[in-house]
Amino acid sequence: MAEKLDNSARDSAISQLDGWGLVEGRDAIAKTFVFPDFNAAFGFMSRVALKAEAMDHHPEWFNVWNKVDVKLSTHDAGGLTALDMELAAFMDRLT
Ligand code: H2B
Repeated sequence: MAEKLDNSARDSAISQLDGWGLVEGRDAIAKTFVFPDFNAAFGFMSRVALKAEAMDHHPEWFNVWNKVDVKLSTHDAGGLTALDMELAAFMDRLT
């Protein structure tokens, strides 16, 4: 199972991402992605869904039209792991 990142590993991993921040009150990261329209937002979600299945690591997310609010955390580990950072970096590369 993926190991929880300690605070310094977590902070250094977040600093290498684009626009992700810690969620208050839990060991998770969040980012809001904004697209030109629903088609682009849903295309992004579809590509992420395929990656998430391949990783067996899934986002918490909420979509309204052109916006996708994403939270990442590793439920099995009770906090952030390298899997969250890998999925976040994948999402950044798509945009
Ligand atoms: N996604 C996330 N974000 N955290 C997990 O701990 C997790 C997951 N565990 N996707 C996987 C699925 C697990 O529930 C299955 C049984 O492998």
